[in-house]
Amino acid sequence: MHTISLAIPLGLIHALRTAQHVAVLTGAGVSAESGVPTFREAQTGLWSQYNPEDLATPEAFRRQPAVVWQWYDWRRRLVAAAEPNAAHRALAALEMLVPRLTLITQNVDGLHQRAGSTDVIELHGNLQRVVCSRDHQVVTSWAETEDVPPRCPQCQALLRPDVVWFGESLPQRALQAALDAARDCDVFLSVGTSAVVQPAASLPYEALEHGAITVEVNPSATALTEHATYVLPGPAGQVLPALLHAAWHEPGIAP
Ligand code: BV8
Repeated sequence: MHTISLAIPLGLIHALRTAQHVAVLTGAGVSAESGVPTFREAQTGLWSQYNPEDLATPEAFRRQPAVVWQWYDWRRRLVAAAEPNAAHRALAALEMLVPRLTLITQNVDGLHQRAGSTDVIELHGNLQRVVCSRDHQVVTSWAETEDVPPRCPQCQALLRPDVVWFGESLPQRALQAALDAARDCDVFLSVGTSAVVQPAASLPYEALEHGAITVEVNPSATALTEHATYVLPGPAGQVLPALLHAAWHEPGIAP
């Protein structure tokens, strides 16, 4: 792996060291170095013929529930075989370095929690959880039959992943907590997201409007890039450890 030589601006180091509240929004890019394909990367194998945005919808589930269920099953197995990477670990370490950290994720892979982050705000749910498609109650076990998707043991409705599909509303408490954090924080990090999907994509702008320093960590430019206070171009698995090292000489997280 080529370590990037990244000059961390002194103003950013000072802002991080003096911040009372840091908020972080992560997207699929933070899991890329764990081998989990980003949401808009070309899907592999059987799934290469599908556009994720077409599958992650209630209409797709109504039309072809088995295909949608099997897509999530494939992703569940892929995520189960993945390990958190240095970006996830750096964000878990950041919790101990600032007075208050709010970690908000669009990801549904649960890798932040596996890296040790606590109190993660999951805006789009978590594909490891399964719910009844009728009452959205979590279901932890069901009879394995030929049914794909399997059926709810209580009411026989189809089971579905506990994720927010396009056209569905985000969990209100999670969204409100994320908005509150964006409006209260001193520093807002946007890490590994194309900053397209709403309402998550509005969070960095809420932070900017409330006077926060906004930092983008992404190897590519996004719609946020021109608005961010600082842009750290590069993979999160290298940039975040370098950022923590520069700001806190964090032992054990070498750049
Ligand atoms: C809603 C769960 C009310 C499922 C997901 C306002 C304007 C326009 C449209 C809308 C709007 N309000 C609502 C909408 C519609 C829609 C929307 O935003 N559409 C988009 C396409 C324009 N939003 C909704 O429907 C939301 N619901 O608002 O309800 C409502 C209802 C009806 C009508 C109106 C309003 C629900 C959105 C949630 C959808 N569910 N996930 C699943 O995962 O299967 S979203 C999905 O996209 C994933 O969660 C993913 O995380 C998320 C965002 O994508 P990214 O994370 O950014 O991933 P992406 O692949 O795009 O980018 C990866 C980035 O990483 C890239 O920039 C890349 O450069 C970078 N990268 C790569 N490697 C690295 C890296 N970065 C760092 N390090 C690396 N190594």
